[in-house]
Amino acid sequence: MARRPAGGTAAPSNTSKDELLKYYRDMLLIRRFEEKAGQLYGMGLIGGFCHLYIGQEAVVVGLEAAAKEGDKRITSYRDHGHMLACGMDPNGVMAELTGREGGYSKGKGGSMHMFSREKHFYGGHGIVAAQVPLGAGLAFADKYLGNDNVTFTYFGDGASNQGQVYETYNMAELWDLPVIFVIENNQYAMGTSMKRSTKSTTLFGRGEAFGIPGEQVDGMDVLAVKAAGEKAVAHCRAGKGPYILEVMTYRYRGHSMSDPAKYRTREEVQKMRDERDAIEHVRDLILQGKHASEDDLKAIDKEIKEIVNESAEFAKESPEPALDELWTDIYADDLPQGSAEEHA
Ligand SMILES: Cc1ncc(C[n+]2csc(CCOP(=O)(O)OP(=O)(O)O)c2C)c(N)n1
Ligand SMILES: [Mg+2]
Repeated sequence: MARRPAGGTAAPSNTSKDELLKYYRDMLLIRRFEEKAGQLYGMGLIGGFCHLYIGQEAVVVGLEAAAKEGDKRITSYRDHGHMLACGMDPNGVMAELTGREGGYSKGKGGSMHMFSREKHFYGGHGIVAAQVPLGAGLAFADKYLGNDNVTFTYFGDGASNQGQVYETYNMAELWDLPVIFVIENNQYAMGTSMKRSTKSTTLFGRGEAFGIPGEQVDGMDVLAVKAAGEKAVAHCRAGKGPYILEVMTYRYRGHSMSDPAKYRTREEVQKMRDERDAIEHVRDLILQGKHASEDDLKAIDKEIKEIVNESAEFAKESPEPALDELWTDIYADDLPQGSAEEHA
């Protein structure tokens, strides 16, 4: 089947060679990392839940391209791509997936529970939509501190039917919080398609009732996502309050590692892979613009494979956490300013 012509919705002529190569590299890292995680899961090296992001890479890579140092991000359980895109170390992520000491949560959190203060990544949340009010809280902190940071708060189409999302919209708009609500609309919530769960399908439009502007974006086109991200970021940084981006995307793999896949046809998945794949799209732009040769791209592929293989080796060699780790990281050692203890 013919792939869509390279070009997408954003003008590729505005995009430099270095940018295109960066997006290619960043999306490929996520895809290869996740493929490796899938293999390790199959080998029994990853326990618990594992939700792969394969197919959705352009969403997070496009939005990270619109972010600056200090901006925050928070997401659901489908979180490995977000971590890699904001610069977290693949070794630490893979070691956490395999429950090892070298992982971001010392092997005690697993796939859905990783954080990085350094990269302003606030998880990794297993309760559907629970991260949405938390994201508004992060944005509230930045507004209170008077800086111009924004918070990217990611959630799914399924999550967008939860009540707490709308309570959050109301408060975020009321207080002009610098938060971008990113709805990753991959058209399914576990085995339930949007068609079966939701009558009004323009999810971005639901902000209108609260006075929040929003738009729908092609999430298989990294340049379109970046352009929309820049617009949303400018709105937030200017103090105009929240913004909603509904990013239309697709996950190629199951909801999690155990998914009977009875709710959609193989042909549907294959059609997306063949015609809309975001990595192939950037690859076409690079080759058509003569920014790099097939051999240059092969060299990048090899480099990425090495990073991913090294992360798997690191994970396998890292020991399991010692038993006394059971008693650490339960309560905070340092209480935040203004806490109960200070006022006792
Ligand atoms: C409050 C709550 N209800 C139900 C679940 C079970 N559950 C986990 S993921 C999921 C589907 C969410 O779909 P969506 O928001 O579209 O995100 P996606 O998995 O597509 O990324 C459900 C119902 C949960 N984890 N938390
Ligand atoms: Mg979904």
